[in-house]
Amino acid sequence: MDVLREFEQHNPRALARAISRAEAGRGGELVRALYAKAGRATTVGLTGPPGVGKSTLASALVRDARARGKRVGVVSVDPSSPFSHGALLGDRIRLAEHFTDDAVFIRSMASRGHLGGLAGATADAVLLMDAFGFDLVLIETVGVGQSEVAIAELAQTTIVALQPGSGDSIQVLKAGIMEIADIFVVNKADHPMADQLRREIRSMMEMQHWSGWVPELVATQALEGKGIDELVAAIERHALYLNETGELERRRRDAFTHQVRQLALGRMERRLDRALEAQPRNGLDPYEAADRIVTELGLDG
Ligand SMILES: Nc1nc2c(ncn2[C@@H]2O[C@H](COP(=O)(O)OP(=O)(O)OP(=O)(O)O)[C@@H](O)[C@H]2O)c(=O)[nH]1
Ligand SMILES: [Mg+2]
Repeated sequence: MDVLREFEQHNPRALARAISRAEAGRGGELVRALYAKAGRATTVGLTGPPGVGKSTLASALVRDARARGKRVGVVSVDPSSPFSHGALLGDRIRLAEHFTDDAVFIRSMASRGHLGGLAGATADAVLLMDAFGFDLVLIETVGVGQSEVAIAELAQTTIVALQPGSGDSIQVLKAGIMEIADIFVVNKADHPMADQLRREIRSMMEMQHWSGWVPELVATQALEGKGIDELVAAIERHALYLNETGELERRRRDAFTHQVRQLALGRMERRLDRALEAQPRNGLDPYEAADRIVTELGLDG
């Protein structure tokens, strides 16, 4: 396999091609070959509503990591966009300063034609970046819906970024995002409503019962690079917590099980659809039809 050989020779174009295969739902062979090489990278998810400053934050985190000599991969995922290029122009501008840095690899992904689902393709992309040798992999996702939650869960540490004065902060917190945040970032801290948003998040947090890690709250001005040291320190504290409590292993196991489940489910669904198409089983009652098809496919028991 050419891509694999070039990948192992550290050719970034081979990484790009490998991710394209994953996007087309054909990443299986490469993931199999490279799986044993993955598991070293620190993975950090960055999620939040459009325009909150995720890409600017990602860029600041990349700058920080580069200053420490770390190699960084960035995956920008936009589940609402059918295009993986162009639509993420904002990301490209925000991250442009890193384009000529060989130790930084930036990739955009969107929802178009992902056979195994966008979350699955993203999981493959993260694994491929990890196996390629990046120390840090950042996963940026827009929005606050279910697919974004699934994508955020690929990361060891999930940062939820919110912006002052947007009015959607409470909506965001209600939408199940509270549960996935390891760190809250109030970006655009230069905004007059920033303190109010911090208070809102604090009081939302007080209403929750926490066991284990309690999310940290960090204020940043990503454009100016302010608060980035504090954010990096919070990420490091969370990493330490994950390691010391065994939570990292638990998260990895859960993510693994989840991915196996999704892959197996996808294959079973395709078999089921083929069987139903071949023989619609009209005339039976739906329960009887389901019983028979499950038995025929050897899935009962
Ligand atoms: N005032 C202020 N503006 C900021 C700050 N950080 C980012 N911005 C601006 O906010 C806008 C959106 O920033 P992005 O980084 O593209 O936000 P994003 O969340 O990645 O946006 P999408 O990927 O489109 O969802 C840009 O115009 C940034 O320059 C900040 O700390 N203060
Ligand atoms: Mg962005």
